[in-house]
Amino acid sequence: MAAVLPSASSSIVGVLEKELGAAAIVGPGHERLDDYGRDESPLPEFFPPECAVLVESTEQAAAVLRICAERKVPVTPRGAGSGMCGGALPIAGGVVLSTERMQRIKEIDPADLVAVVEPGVVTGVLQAAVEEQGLFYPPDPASLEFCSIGGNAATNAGGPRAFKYGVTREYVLGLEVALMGGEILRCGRRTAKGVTGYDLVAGFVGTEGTFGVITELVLKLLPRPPAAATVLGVFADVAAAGSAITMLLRGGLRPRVLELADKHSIDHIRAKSRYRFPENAGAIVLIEVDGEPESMTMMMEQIGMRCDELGALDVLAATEPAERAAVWQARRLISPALKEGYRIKVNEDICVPRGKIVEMLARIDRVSAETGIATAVFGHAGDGNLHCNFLSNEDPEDPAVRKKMWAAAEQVFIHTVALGGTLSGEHGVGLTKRDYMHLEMSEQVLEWQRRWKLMWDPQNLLNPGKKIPAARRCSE
Ligand code: 2HG
Ligand code: ZN
Repeated sequence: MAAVLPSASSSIVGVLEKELGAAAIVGPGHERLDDYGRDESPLPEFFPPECAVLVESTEQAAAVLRICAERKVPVTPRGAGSGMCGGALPIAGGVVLSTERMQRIKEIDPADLVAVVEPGVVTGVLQAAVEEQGLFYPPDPASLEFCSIGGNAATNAGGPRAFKYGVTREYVLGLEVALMGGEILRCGRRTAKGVTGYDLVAGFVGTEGTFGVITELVLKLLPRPPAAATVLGVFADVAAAGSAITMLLRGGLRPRVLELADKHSIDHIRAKSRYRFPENAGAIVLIEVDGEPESMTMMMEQIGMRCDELGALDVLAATEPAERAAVWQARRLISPALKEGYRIKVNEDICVPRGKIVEMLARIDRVSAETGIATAVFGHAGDGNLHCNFLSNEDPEDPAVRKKMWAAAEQVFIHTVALGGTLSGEHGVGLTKRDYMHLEMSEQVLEWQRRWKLMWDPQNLLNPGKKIPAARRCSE
């Protein structure tokens, strides 16, 4: 892949300001510029861009990409900056193209069951808007109160409800994308089905802003499930909870959520959580069902009985909206609370085949014991998607400490791949997993991905250095 040139970018801020107006530019000396050099990834480094451009329309996004291509200036697209893998970090400098101001919900159509939105719409805001009309947008990343739909599509975000409803890709029917060079491409459809031509939409979703900048999305909606209820199975330890999940998966029950949280995760949020977890909880299995109101009690009873049979110490039901909201506040608190509580939080989102969940949990325990690094494990276990967090209060700036933390993560990656799993089930590759991809993918597969990237961005200027590793030199 071609190296990114430092380039003739010295005048880029002035050119962009002239084209888009000063109000669109966060330039040198601006108090907010540093914010665009960080995201939610566990990296101590800070990557300041030359400027950030806060576009308000597709045309403005295309103009930025035209100007930067002409001047060979790298561009890093950015949604809400909630990504956990460094995907939005401008590691090559240049320009950050932020879609945070593109927040219009253009259409919610109950007849077609679609919404047409700009990329900066906050996911939770869209969910509330469609729910008011009796509709449902299922993907629910834990950051839904501040992450945006464009970023969700760029990373193909998941969330707890992916267990029943699938991930973001399944809800993106059509896209408008601004390409490097300034071309605007509209692809996809607004129909429930469609197989005409190659599926460019599926190709763009999950590319982490390396192919183009999403400027509009046509999203599939569902009718809103009339009722939902939440059940917590309390187990003695994470191994017992993991086996219960495996057995629940085999049993044919189809809840919309099947999540796990280990003791460390639960204990860490007790003080801040509105929900009171039982003192004896060594691990929790969080199960949520949805459907007709009259079926709720029966489904909860079935789940409760199964959990009892599978060795639960206790089974707790949350049916009232306030109680369910408290459970979810607690669940969504795990990640930010761990981040606040530890100086280093290296969080992974590995995904293993469902039959290997118990074995993977045991291997994570082993890595923690061997390295002496504390872990907290939680997440979307029903999908085999485990958030394995390595935690430390040592100095995050100390290279030896960082090396140790990432070596532990690498061990987990190796075990994951050995069990037939993948390095990332939902957060993406960005920068943090890029150099581990060879553990999972052959050089041939990586090379086809590099070719694909260069087809959309021949100068390698759009989010360079992300998503796939550069080609290895012969001597390596
Ligand atoms: C979640 O499911 C997020 O809460 C964050 O994906 C996971 O911090 C993490 O490890
Ligand atoms: Zn998650």
